Amino acid sequence: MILLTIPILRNHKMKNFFIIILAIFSLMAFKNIQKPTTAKFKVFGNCPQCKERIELALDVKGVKSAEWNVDTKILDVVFIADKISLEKLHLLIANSGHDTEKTKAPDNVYLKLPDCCMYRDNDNTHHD
Ligand SMILES: [Cu+2]
Repeated sequence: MILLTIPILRNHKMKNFFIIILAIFSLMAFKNIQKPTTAKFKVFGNCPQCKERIELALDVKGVKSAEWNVDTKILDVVFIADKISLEKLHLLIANSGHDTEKTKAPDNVYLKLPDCCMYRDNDNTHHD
């Protein structure tokens, strides 16, 4: 009887051990995937309204935080690279009407922005 139960017990313990090891490894893998990525890049805009629009454009799944600085035009974004790509972030902003250092906003979207947000026109006034 004892001889019979020992291998079963051993087997059972081994099974538990492997389950625990597996759980630890999958937890580590999960944590790695979820690790946030930080990016900084230039986004063109003028005013607090632009700030709201830019940050709202990044109010999507996979983005942890987005903060655009009106003075420096630099966007600080924290995102989960496994859920959303950096290219997609540029595209989302561009589609809201704001050029980024990588992606240009479509003209038809840009032209619908309020006058105070016309950052491309602002550049033109510096020519004279
Ligand atoms: Cu604006």
